[in-house]
Amino acid sequence: MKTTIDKAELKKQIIYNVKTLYRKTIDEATPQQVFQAVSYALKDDIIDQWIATHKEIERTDAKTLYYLSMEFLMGRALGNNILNLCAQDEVKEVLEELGFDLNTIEDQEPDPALGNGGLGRLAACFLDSLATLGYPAYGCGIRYKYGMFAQKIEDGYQREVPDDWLRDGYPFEIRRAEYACEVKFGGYVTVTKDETGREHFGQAGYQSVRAVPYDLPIVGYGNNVVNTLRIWDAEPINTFNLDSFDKGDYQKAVEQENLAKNIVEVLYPNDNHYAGKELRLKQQYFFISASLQTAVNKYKKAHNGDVTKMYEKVAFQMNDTHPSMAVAELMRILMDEENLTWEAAWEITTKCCAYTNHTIMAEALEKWPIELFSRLLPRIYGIVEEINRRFVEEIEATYPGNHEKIAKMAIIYDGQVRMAHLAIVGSYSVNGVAKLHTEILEKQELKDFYQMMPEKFNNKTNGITQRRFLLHANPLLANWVTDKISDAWITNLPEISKLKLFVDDPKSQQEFMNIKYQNKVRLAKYIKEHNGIDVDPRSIFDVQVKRLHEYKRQLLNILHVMYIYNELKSHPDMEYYPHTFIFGAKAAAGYRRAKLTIKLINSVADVINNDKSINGKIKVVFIENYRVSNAEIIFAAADVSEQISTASKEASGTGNMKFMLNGAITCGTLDGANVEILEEVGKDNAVIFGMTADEVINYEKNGGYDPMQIFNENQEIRQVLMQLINGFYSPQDPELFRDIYNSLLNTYSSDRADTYFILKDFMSYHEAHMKINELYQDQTRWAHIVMMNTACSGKFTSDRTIQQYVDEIWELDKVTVEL
Ligand code: NBX
Repeated sequence: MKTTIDKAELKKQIIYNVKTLYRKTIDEATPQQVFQAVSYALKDDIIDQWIATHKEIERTDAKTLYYLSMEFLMGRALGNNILNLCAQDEVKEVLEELGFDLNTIEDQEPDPALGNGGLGRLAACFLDSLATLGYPAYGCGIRYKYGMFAQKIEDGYQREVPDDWLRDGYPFEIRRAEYACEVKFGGYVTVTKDETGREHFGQAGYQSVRAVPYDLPIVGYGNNVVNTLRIWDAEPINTFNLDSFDKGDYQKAVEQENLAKNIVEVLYPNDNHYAGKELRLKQQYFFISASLQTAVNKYKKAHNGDVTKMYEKVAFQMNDTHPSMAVAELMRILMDEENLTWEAAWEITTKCCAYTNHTIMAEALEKWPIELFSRLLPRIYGIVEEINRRFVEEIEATYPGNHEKIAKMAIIYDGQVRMAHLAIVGSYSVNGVAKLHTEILEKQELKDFYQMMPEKFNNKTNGITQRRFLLHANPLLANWVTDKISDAWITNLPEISKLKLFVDDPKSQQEFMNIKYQNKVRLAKYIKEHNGIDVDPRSIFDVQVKRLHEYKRQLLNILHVMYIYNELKSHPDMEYYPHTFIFGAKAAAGYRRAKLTIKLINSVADVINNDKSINGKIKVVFIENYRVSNAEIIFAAADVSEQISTASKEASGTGNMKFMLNGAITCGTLDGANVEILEEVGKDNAVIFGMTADEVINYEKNGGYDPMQIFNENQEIRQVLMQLINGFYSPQDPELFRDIYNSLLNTYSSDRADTYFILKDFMSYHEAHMKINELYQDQTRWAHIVMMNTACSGKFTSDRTIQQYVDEIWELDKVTVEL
């Protein structure tokens, strides 16, 4: 692919930027200053493509997607932009000529972490694919002043440090003050009647903030297409006259200023957990109102102010229920601002909005108390009430006399607004994120909705972008793949199946394994630098990196490490290939048991890593501050991918796909997209264990199972559990891990014990590990397996996912951009 970047021009620009930004010559500049200068220089080229893309979208009046999401976990942009501009060699050479190393410069960029985990990262992968496939799209989100906290590990405990990603200024963003708009909170609803007797609603006595957009370019791969991630900042509305000594005015001005300051201050660090915080509700409405106002205005400008056919040119995708106010806000804009009737507004809304569900976990479901919702958003609440009233009428018409249906399906019920129900009723499409997950939605969680409106439901199995997670993350393997089969895989991942020709070729196997080894050396160096631990790159790198959550069962993994350690201690000659168990995970700041699990992992690491008697057969490493940038190094180096959630709980997972692409074997349950990974790679090339989703759901319906029985019957498991409470890993405080012990056996509370079936799956997990231990020792067999994983990963590109969204939900128009 040819680049538009000219080396001489770029060099000149970098030197110029260093001069004008910092009053320095290039040889005086710090790496951070060079990072800024290079980024501004590239942004210059990107902006030409950006303008051209928008001209083309306007010229062709192409249908546009608005991907509404509270989270975009972008990761660093510089390296990605260089790759997508196909300017890797040019930039690298220019920097070298100026005396700088590209990797060092890339490392200067903060990791924009405006997301928690899978849901936020999925949004980022989708933006990359949309631009690369040439589909017009905006990501719409919030410009949090502080993103996902940075994690420090101190004495084995997690400490959260604010993520001040904007401290040095972020070179890729552009403030677009001309698109600022007002967002209103609180006050009361006003009603006036016009001469025809029709009611018109408005708001009075409210507080408001000014929403100001910042645009970030999303560069498509080698196609001159640049889309936009638009993130909203809040500023105080300036209606306040300092000369005025009116007390009421003064009070109000201060309140509005605080509202603006607080609203975008920080990303809530919970994943898969609903906390019901008022500020969170404000954040949701803030970015939704601003995004929809601009979308409607933009559409109107291009269509003579007539919104009645907006659904032909606009789609709003709601990333989980967090943006589901979009349904009511769009109704408000269409009725209150555009003067449409309810019926006309409803037709447009339900033809524009679509909803993606990412979880079935009850504790993640958003249900806002009516009191809070109606106080903060009185007009929106009124609209939700009316949507609910009409929907309940429909339920009654469909199921006469069935009050249970109403109780189960109403949007407003039991003093709460159920956001998932609002999203489903207001959308023309409802999708899950993996085959199994969508089936569970249809048959269990959303069964009533599926029965009443089956045509809305569909599946879109998640995907990841191979451009970041192979091309950028693993240059050695990326080049090797390109040498073998051409670079077509970069924009057409299924091409990678051509590697199947090489999976039994001894020379190719050796090359592949050698690349894996070099990537393990790279990670070992990172671990040495960051953890001070020596790990052997010849050992099996067994990796679990993801958010810390009980359902993801990091606890199963570490308890099993304890189990193996005990075995090694009592049978020193046991056949066991050296393993390095690598963990990386942030716990939500208020999630006590998750934080205690981090402490447990670190405590186990301390004991095992310092025990000379096991000859280094096990090492345990907890990588601090797991995030997109170090994830890229970690995936490339993994031999084994731990995907061990309790079956039915992980909607899809996307880390599983990143490991597979980089040539690791999955050790996993039949959950989420693991099921489809297994289908693609075949049962000889993955190791599956544990209960099925159906079994889990059945146990749950019947009140669980009795972990005590396993405790009593299995001496080795019992030993591991006793080590949680006898001070084996916490001699200073033997009671430290009591809560974890109790959660598994629940000796004295009335809650169910071991809700995530850790003990139930334990021995099956152990067998899976023994199988992996055996497979690894046959290096030919192993090479075949891991190469098959890379070769069969074609389905899991987000390009495929996006194409399915386009074909089956959004019906976007493609644009081509010539410069
Ligand atoms: O979304 C995740 C699921 O757990 C994964 O299985 C799935 O692969 C991924 C993408 O579809 N969900 C997730 O990351 N949720 C959140 O981060 C989240 C954040 C805030 C919140 C609720 C959920 N209030």
